[in-house]
Amino acid sequence: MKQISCSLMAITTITALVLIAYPLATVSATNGAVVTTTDESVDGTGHCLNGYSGGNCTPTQTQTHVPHTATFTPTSSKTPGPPTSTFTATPTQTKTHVPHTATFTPTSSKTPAPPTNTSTATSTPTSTSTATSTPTTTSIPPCQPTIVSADFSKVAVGVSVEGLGVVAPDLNIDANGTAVKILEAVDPFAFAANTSNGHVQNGGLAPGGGFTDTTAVSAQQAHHYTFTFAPGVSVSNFTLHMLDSGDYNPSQSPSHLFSISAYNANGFVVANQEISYTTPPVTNPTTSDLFGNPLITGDALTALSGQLGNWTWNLSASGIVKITLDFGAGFDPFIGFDNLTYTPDCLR
Ligand SMILES: [Ca+2]
Ligand SMILES: [Ca+2]
Ligand SMILES: [Ca+2]
Repeated sequence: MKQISCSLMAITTITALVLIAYPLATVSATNGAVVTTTDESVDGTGHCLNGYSGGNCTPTQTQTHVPHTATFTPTSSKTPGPPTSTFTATPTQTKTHVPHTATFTPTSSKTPAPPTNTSTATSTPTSTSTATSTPTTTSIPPCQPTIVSADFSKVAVGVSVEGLGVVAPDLNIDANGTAVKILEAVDPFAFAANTSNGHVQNGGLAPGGGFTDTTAVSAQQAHHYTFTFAPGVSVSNFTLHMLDSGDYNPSQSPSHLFSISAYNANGFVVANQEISYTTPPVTNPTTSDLFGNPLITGDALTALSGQLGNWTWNLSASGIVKITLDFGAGFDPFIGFDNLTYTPDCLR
């Protein structure tokens, strides 16, 4: 019993000394949470401050408040140097950063993916543009030069061929008088063509017929024609076959000048062609400086292609919107025309 009393005394003494020094503090960490358990000090009577006996101090005294600040301070105090290193628990933060970065990397990886989709979408529009270029290509074929020929068969003989679109799309023929449809061997009269059996009225005209300015023919005046096209339409070539010009010279002029001119939309002459030659000053010249005997070279049936009576006017230039055909000095009023062609410029 004494031994036990002595032991109790010793323990009590030691405990008291310890309490005087400082309370016991136990710090433990579990999954990052810090739990601190502090034994309440025991007063000199062997009782806890709250009145419980010394043996019951520990469990009741568990205070969670003290732990947070107090606990950390001790720990860092215990390991002044290392803690700092341990605090380089910053490494833990570094780890946390790494994860972030890693998380970012994936995010950025995802970002690249979308762009790919975006570019894919962009490529789709490119396909659309390809489709656009296709139509452009399609529009090129129709733009290939297409020669248009006037169709005089659409008009009855003796009827005017003047007016837009009467004998050809977009074409308008206008004579100073009135240009009318003519056919071989029938009225109205335009010229007399020579054959071995005599004369044939309007001989040599194309089967579909042609035209002449009957007003000028009747009055035996010089012919003047104007050819124009529909608004916005221009041509790059214009041809017109002329018959029987040069075998009759009623004005008995020694000089002869016939010309044709093409104009662009600005009114400038862009192409011109003329026939200029001389003959004796007589009504029916049989000689000339360039075309031999006009009675032959100036007749619709006896002239060769390229001679006065079998001549094809031909103009080429871009943007032609008007053509004028004029007969000046030494004109022949008994003439006619048939084949007429033009090549429209490419339009949008
Ligand atoms: Ca007219
Ligand atoms: Ca003639
Ligand atoms: Ca003739």
